[in-house]
Amino acid sequence: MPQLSASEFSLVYNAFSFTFAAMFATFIFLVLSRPNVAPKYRNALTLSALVVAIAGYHYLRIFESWQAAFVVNDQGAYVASGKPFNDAYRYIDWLLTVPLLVAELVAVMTIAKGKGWLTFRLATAAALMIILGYPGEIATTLDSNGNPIVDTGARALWGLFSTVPFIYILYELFVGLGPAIQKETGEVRVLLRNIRLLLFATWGFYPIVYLIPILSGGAQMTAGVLLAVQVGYCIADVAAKCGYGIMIYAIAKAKTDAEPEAMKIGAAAAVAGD
Ligand SMILES: *C/C=C(C)/C=C/C=C(C)/C=C/C1=C(C)CCCC1(C)C
Repeated sequence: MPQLSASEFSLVYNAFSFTFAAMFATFIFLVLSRPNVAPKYRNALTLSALVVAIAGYHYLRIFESWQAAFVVNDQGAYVASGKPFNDAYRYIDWLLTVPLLVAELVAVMTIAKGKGWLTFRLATAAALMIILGYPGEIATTLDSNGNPIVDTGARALWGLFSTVPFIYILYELFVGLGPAIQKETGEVRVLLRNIRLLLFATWGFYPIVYLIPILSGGAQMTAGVLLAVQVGYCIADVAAKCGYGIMIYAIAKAKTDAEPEAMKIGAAAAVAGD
């Protein structure tokens, strides 16, 4: 761990705190908003609420780990405490949330048949992408002085493997789902196109962050790189989980408004105690 100034330490500390608050608030919003959409879209909101709940929990753990990883020295600088900063929480979080994020999107779409199979393919690819990225993320080697440094070769190789399912997901979203989005009209079509772009822009951010240690020559993490990676992932997670979850709600609401009978079926079922 590089040495940090008080303001550098606080920047990451506050970023984790903000991200936890965003996940928590989105969770409450999604749970309270469930009755506003037709029953057939409620699963999408449930999946969305699960994503932010899982991510919120992991942010709490990352937050604790960040606090424990540093101690303040006599000069007021933050130096490594000896306890490792546990970044593996992120990958465990992604392994659970990334398949749920693709499932949310399929759940809110009108696809005549094969929804389950499509969800399975996308969720499997999403999980594979994360599993294949992890060995590269933690790959280290020793420099000529025997100090651990980033193993750029292994990082690049696993990153490449991980990119294969990533490209498959993008292919399904932009080519495979095209006809289903084309069938929608008005606001729903615009929202579906926008959420696809949001997914592309936010998910594309993760492999770029992954590349930073390779591009910086595989040296040890500097304070600048550490801060960029941590704050960068926080911003990406808020957009890819909270922003995305609220857009899923907007799509479900727009679809509900476009087909009022769907809501009535739900109301009748609720009255009947179903
Ligand atoms: C909420 C968390 C999300 C949406 C995480 C998404 C993560 C990715 C899209 C990660 C992709 C990666 C590659 C495509 C190659 C390099 C390794 C990864 C795992 C960073």
